[in-house]
Amino acid sequence: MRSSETTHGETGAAHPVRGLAVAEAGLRVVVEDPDLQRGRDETLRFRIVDERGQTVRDFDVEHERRMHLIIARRDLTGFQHLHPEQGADGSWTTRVRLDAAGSYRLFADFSHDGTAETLASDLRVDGAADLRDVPAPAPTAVSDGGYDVRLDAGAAGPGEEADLRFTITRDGTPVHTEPYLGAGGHLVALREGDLAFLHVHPTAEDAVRFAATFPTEGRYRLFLQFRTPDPPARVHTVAFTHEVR
Ligand SMILES: [Cu+2]
Repeated sequence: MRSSETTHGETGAAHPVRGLAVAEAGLRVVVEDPDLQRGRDETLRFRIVDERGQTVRDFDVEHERRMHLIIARRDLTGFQHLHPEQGADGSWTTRVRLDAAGSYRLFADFSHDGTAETLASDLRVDGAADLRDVPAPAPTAVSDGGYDVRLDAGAAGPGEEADLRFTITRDGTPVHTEPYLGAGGHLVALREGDLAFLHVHPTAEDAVRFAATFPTEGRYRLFLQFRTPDPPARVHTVAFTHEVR
């Protein structure tokens, strides 16, 4: 999510794992009403507050936006990437529709005072959740809109920087993608189980390529978004299970 490294408090080093806590660096995300109705267009409102409970109003532009909102169900289905709008009172709102019941994780990803933060909170959608197993690791997947996507992830182990390269084709022909959010694409990596949100950054403007350091062994779900020009230009999403060992 970041294009440059940041330091985090006591460690003094880039912290690859984020989004495990509601509060980070004295900031918290407060969701106004985390209970949503299934299959309904709802308005989601949240604020970022500081230690004194004051609403934070100033955010840096990061990846062309001042606030990125990621939502995924606990079983890593139902991924959404939204760009909320900020009101005069500093709160953020977006329309959201969640079609399946269950517990969801919300990640507010932003930069404040030059430091990238990812704060997490939970949403609940009424009804019995039909939780699914995370799909087995595979190097290819099909996006919405029917693009074939291949992931070459190399063999980086825990704590090593992985070079994640994606190739997008349709009917065997390479697809030319357009820049999206100032890079070749946008990638979110979530760890199976605790839904830790990984620091990933694009390494090319003209290729769909990213660097990520997976901190532990285990499975991660990678959500790649890319834009194609086929009029009208559209953003597509494709998900991969990546196993680190
Ligand atoms: Cu975004």
